[in-house]
Amino acid sequence: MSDPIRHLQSLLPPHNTRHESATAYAPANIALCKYWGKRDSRLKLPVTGSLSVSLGAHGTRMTLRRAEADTLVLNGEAVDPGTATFRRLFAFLDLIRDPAHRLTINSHNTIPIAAGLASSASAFACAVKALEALYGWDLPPQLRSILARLGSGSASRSVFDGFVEWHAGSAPDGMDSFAEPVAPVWPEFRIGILTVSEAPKPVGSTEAMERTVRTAPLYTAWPAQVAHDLPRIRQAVLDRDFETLGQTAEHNALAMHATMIASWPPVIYWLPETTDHLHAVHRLRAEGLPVYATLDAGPNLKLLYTAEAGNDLKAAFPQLIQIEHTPAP
Ligand code: 2P0
Repeated sequence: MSDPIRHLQSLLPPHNTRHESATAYAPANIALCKYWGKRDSRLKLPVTGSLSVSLGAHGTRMTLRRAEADTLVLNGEAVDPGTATFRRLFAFLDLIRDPAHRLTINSHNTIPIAAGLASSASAFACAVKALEALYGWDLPPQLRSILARLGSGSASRSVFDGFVEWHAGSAPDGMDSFAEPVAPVWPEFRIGILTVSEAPKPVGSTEAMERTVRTAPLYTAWPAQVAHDLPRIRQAVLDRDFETLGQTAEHNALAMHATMIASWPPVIYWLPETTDHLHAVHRLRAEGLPVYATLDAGPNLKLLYTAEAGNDLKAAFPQLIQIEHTPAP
């Protein structure tokens, strides 16, 4: 097998120099069936498939400009070239851009800072779209998703709006590991963010995932959990069956956290308020309010509900940030 990254590069059109600058946008996404664990860390190939909902107007807007030297401005602040953020983003651009081109990047997150959702997913998906615009390309959507995946696994899903499934694939070169839209937006579907902490994570998600796969005996149960949950969530999205969707998504997120807690050294993202909020969600559900929770690699909760529960949830959680997932104009 030739090197899979060289093969991908051979599929790219010529680097056209017509444009001096280009701007693109990509939404963040929240997984309803989580991606947790890689079978190939260089190509970011996942152990299982996953399914997410993109967050519409909440994501990353990025402008690329041809320049004499590489520079990065993130939310209005210059980023030092020695930082991991700078190096990771430019190492990714090096996979796709003309090696002779230097770029000035101006990147802006349109996600409320307090939501703690500023993720690599929207940034890498946006970087691919911005390079495409700069070089005047119109890549096939599957190739766009595969390229974004090389930046961050979850970025493979952020190249699409609405509900999106990332197929695990089985090919060693990853050419069958890409995301595809499952369904457009569900106008009544809501995501609510309950922020517990905005502090940086004690363990990054890439490291936490790797540690779980390597050390958690419970991880062997994870592929079976996803094999059960993913088709149920896909069907629930297609049927707009909120109860099945919410139950399955919450179970999936808690099972993912169980694998992290069972790793060594343990990865425990939860803070006391995480459990308090989770218990409050369960109390509200026992009282008849259809609301479910999901959590990613951090202590903050994302509530899943439909528009009619919005007022009751605002009353129960005044700090709730309600996120719509209709696409950005
Ligand atoms: C997800 N997460 O499906 C899962 C659930 C966090 C918990 O994808 O190593 O930043 O760059 O592929 O995509 C976060 O991991 O990790 C993530 P890499 P990524 O959304």
